[in-house]
Amino acid sequence: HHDERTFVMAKPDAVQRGQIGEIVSRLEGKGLTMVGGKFMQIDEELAHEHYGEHEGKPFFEGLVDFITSGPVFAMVWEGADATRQVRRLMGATDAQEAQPGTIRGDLGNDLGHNLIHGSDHEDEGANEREIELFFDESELVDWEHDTATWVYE
Ligand code: DAT
Ligand code: MG
Repeated sequence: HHDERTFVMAKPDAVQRGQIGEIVSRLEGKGLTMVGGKFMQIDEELAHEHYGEHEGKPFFEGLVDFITSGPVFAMVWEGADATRQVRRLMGATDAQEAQPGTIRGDLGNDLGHNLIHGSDHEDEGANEREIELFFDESELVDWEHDTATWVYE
């Protein structure tokens, strides 16, 4: 369906390196629609909730430190198959291994500092859970690009 929503975030490294625009641009270019956006600082509690699935892993504390180390740009994007499409644009988790042409492959060079978060398309309902964690329904805008009929058949 055209109306799937997914959670995306430009991480602190992307914000510090001035790559918010580049990330937004790539998602716009794909024909996805931004329906929410919030420049914010993640606190310890939100970091633990957001990355709860990784609690107990050796990299967890470093991950929490990193994601709270500076502001992020949290977003909700909408489109057909949006969760999986964003993951395709992001590339592999380890930016050193991510394919050129992907956001991580083109802009990153590290496993932890990999610029962008996107909901896991293999984790059923992760997109909706993460959207709810970061956004109030009233912060999301229901709208359509006038060009949508040229993106989708
Ligand atoms: P993704 O961000 O691609 O969904 P993930 O959910 O497995 O990847 O992990 C969340 C973040 O944690 C990831 O973006 C970078 C970091 N991370 C994952 N595995 C790691 C590891 N083995 N060592 C250090 N950091 C890791
Ligand atoms: Mg993940």
